[in-house]
Amino acid sequence: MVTATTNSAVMPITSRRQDETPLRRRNRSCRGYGNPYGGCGTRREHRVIRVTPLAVVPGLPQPGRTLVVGVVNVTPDSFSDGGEWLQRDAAINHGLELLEEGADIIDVGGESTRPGATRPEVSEELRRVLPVIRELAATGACISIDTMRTTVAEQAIAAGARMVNDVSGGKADPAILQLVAESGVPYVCMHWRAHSDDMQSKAKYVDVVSDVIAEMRPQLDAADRAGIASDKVIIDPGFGFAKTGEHNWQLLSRLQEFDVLGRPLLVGVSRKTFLGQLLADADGSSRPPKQRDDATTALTTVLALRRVWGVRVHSVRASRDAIAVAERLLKERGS
Ligand code: PMM
Repeated sequence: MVTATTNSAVMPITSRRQDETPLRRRNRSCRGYGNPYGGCGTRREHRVIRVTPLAVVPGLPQPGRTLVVGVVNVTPDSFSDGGEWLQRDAAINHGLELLEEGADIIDVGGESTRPGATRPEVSEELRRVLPVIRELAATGACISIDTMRTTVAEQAIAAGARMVNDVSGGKADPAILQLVAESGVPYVCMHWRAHSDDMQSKAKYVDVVSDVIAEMRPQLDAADRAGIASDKVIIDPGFGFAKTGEHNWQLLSRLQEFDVLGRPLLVGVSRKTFLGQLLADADGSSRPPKQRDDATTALTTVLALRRVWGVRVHSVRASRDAIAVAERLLKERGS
């Protein structure tokens, strides 16, 4: 059970009276930021009250708005930008550009997780990411390592990474949890069912939102048992990972249900296939990844109005602008 002091947490309505405040009363009357449209939402929204608007993760930037995590894929085969930043200098320059555009964190990855992808050798993953992390971290920027491997996480932290983004949430290589606990860095725990070569065959749910939440509980328990401080664990529903487009939309439309896990939420929808499908041509051909940025930005606005902790995006400036718009509206609304 989360408590009133937990950031971005929720509390059951049954325990709300003892510390009622005007803000909470307003949220209870369902006009708060929990529902960006300002009206009454689902029955579940009636049962929860947000305690604080934005989560704070020790050791990471705290800009007082939704954070922007900029993506640097040092891979030949990522769906969104495969091959563009494979060369060391290109990747470093791209990271610097994203910082210039306003990224709060740069997420450096050396393994593509596109559906059907085969895994690189550990040595190759290390060769791709370490020089990029070293160089970007030397500027003082906050760097995250996007990896499922303990060895890679360990060497990335030694090279200056300050967060581990594990898309398998500790399931691919459980020793990573111990490493993260010992290092004391924040950890992104994503919902995950299988490696990319097999994940879409596992995109079957009774109710995707409830199932993902239920499957994340043991992942969070494992992180807890390994000794990772609970305020350093960020959750991510894993859009596109063993999920169809329909699943992704359901997750997005019911994101508030993840509040029950009492953790900051990171959302990675940037350029993903379900946006290409939404924006398909009349002949049914999917919009190419780089032409999905406007739709990604539209989602960033929605997510910033909900005050999710962070968005993981390729086009940083557009998302920063969207967040600025959302924040201004929230300020006007008095949130
Ligand atoms: N998606 C990708 C890679 N890493 N990490 C997190 N936490 N969440 C995501 O949704 C996520 C991720 C795949 O997208 P990319 O190829 O554009 O990086």
